[in-house]
Amino acid sequence: MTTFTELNQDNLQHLPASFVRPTYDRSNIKAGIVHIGVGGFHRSHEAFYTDELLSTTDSKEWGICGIGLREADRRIGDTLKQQDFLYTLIVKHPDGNVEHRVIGSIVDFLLATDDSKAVINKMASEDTKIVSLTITEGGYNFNPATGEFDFNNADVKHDLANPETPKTVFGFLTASLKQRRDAGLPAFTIQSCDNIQHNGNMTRKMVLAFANEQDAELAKWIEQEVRFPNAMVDRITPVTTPEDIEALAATGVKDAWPVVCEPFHQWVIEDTFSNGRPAWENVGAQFVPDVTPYETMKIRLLNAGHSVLGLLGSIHGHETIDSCIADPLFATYLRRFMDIEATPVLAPVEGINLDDYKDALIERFSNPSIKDNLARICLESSSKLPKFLIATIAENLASGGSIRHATLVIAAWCYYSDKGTSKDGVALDIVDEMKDELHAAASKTTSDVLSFLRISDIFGELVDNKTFTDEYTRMVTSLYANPNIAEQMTSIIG
Ligand code: CS2
Repeated sequence: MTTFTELNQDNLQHLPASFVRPTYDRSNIKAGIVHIGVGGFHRSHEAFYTDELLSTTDSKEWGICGIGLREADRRIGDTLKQQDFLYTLIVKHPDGNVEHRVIGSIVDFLLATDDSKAVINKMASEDTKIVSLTITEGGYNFNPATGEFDFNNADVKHDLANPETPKTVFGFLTASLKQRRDAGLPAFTIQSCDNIQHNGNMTRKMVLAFANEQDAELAKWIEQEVRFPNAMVDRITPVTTPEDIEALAATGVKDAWPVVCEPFHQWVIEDTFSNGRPAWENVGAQFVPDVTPYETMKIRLLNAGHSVLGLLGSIHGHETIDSCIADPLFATYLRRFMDIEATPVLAPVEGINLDDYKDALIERFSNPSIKDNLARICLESSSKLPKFLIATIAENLASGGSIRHATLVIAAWCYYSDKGTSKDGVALDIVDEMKDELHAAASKTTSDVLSFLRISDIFGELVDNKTFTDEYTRMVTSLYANPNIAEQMTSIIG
């Protein structure tokens, strides 16, 4: 009978010798960082960098307290609590080599639906210097086409009416900042770790829009005191599967929710903080005065590249990113999209050769150990594509550049939203806040070919651009007549 070592603080010493584990004293670490949205990406990225920092330097004030705002976050909170907030990062190399690293930087977790006051107090506590966020692209509550804050959101309305018992991230940020101001404490930094162009500026705009509606005086204080650094974040982190948990158990370690990731990781941050910051530069993060070119490069090449493969691949019947790259047609299509459409509208990035960057991306995507499911990539496409892909189309339309590779992806997204299946009729798992609206518009395509493009929250005024609509009409008509996406892709790359 196999005996397991349950992952917890006492058992750290009993883990297999190959496991890297915290050697620092976790009992006296303060949570200088409060993090909202403890998903896989936070655990493979910020928590990893911070663990490395705690391991290599004396930085006791920079532990992390995780926060879950929704009932759905209960599971991660309970799992972490049961394991003394420890978890295993399973780093999978392309050659099949696997590293196990137990991360110790998370030292607490609070669930807002259990006790919203406790969350506000935590964020308002003197020890908290940074509130960081991974709340997904959709979590910032802006209209993708206009970029303005959406006051129609029911939870936002609730928070404006009930500032002391908020539900949204905006309500928690303002309630805790108000408490700090009233107590004479300095503001914390609000640090976005999501894939949004100018994520700091965007967060600032949304927080100020909300705060202004709630309390104009407070909004003024936030405007003056809170820093919102922009940052580019990067580490491919697929969804943990039951097989990953079993493979870990086969080493003798029982961890209910490990995180899987690639070896590559990157974090480029603007050095503007309200109340101090960890020396993340000592563990590989890069601090720069302006992160814009890095962010754009990453979003328009990596994230857009993922979406290109995700939507086309789902219709074709591929399941993962690496299986797309192993298919020469998909690999060629991706490279053409990057070279012909995404790159010409990118500004040069200091110190980075874009050809090398793209080569490295394709190599990362091809990692056969990272089974990054296309369902994860296509998740919430309505909040991703406006920034990842539609922005590139709009800029190419303005400059007279090529749009055909990206336009086929929009046509494919219409087909995908309409049919909800691969070309062979296999059902796809579509998760999108706008799923019903996307489906309703897409399903009218045969009678009104531009119906999908009329979702103005996503496409803005693109439906009025004849160059685009001509190209789109041709592609969507052809795709509906022949959903063999490989043939459609071949006709584009010639
Ligand atoms: C992906 C990202 O969700 C997506 O569409 O492109 O999660 C991607 O894997 C990360 O940004 C990598 O850093």
